Amino acid sequence: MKIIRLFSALLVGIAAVFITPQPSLSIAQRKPNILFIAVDDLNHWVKHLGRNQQVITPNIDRLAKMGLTFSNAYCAAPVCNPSRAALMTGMRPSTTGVYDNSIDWRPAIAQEKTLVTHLRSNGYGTFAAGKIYHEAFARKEEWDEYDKERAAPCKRLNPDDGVGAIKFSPMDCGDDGVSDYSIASYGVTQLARKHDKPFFLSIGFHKPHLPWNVPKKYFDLYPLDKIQLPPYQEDDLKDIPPAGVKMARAPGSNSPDKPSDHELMLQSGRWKEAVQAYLAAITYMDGQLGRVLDALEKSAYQENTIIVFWGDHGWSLGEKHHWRKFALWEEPTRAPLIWVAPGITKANTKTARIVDFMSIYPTLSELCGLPIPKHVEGKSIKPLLTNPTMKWGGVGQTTHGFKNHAVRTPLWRYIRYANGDEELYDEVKDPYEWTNLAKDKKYDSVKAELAKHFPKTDAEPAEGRRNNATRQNRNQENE
Ligand SMILES: [Ca+2]
Repeated sequence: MKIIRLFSALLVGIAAVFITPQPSLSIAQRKPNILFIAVDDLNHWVKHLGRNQQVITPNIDRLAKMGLTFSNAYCAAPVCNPSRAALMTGMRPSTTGVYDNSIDWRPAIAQEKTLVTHLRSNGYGTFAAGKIYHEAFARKEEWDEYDKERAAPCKRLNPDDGVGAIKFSPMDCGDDGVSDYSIASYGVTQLARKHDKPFFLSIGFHKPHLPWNVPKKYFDLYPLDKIQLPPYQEDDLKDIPPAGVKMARAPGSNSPDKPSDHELMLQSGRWKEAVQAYLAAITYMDGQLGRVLDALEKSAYQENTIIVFWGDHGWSLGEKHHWRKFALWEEPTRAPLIWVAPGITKANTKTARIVDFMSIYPTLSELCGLPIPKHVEGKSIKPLLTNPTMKWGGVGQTTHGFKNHAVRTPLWRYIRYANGDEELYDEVKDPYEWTNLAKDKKYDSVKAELAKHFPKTDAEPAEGRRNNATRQNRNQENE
């Protein structure tokens, strides 16, 4: 009897082995998934980076604790369209000629060169919601699925909706009154479902892009009487050459007869309100990120998903009399960058090693075991992800418009404009870049050394300029 029971148990066991479908690849062999999170116009005002002490970003900080955060990461261009085109294609503005928001990057850069298509043609399922490329020039056909974003009705509570082009107001609605809610929801849905292939899930949040219209409860987190203005020097522009002053006044007004964004802000007396609104928009977005992170934690994918979190460039809120991006200083060029690579990055680590966003494409390629395409200009930072304290000679390179470049090293920022104007800042002694040293002869050799990092070629602005679209964009949202 016992022998018969044993024998049938054995038969059942053998049958189970043959009947149970075996996955073709073990978790270890399968390529890692990628959760790719882009945030529009988020500067380095996130709590754990310490530049702004007031901001409330529990979820960005939580993500930083999961992996490695870069305190000194720089965009390739301080404008949405060229920054995103460079990051997503691996080619700098000075190579492609894609310098601003008016240039359609798509005719200039073949589809097979993008990161999305590279991953897709190597077996990745590609899914997205929100803003990944600049919206006027989206290329949604690169994704297997691109969600349509939506928002519940939302009413503006302040009839005075901002200062000039800097638009903001508390809103009467819930979190779903801003489309970032639906963008996060798409991420939650994708993380909850079964995937047959490794996935590249791209989530592009719009806030804190203008207008800073988010539910009132986020404004209430930052009482106006407690708002601190960013460190600021009244006569900061006096040692800045004409090309730099022109950028400080742009895009509001380059005409001395018309007020710049900053002059309008001072006249309105609403500078603190604007800072409050930017902080509110950041904290709103942070909550949406939290929903995506919760979903990842609950999913089957946390152990095998690389996370890359990046802002497309920085933002100035009155420093150097400047507002928005569109300039080559620290505030408009520096943005958060966080990597979580299971088995590679260590939890709760931070590095001040300098990188720029050109590193994202090659690093993801390497981490996924794919070749780094020849056209990709940046270097993989996988060694830095493994050992964030290693010796590192990397620099941050930023280009704004034809032949205007900045290079950032641990010690210096050197800017050279198309007309030959220059700025040089000592980043250790002068982290807010108040004293321009470029005219001091004693730094000539420093400048010569830094200049070696400027691009070797300066491509003419690419064809495909859409002036009408540009004008419309500026009027609507001044992207
Ligand atoms: Ca100055």
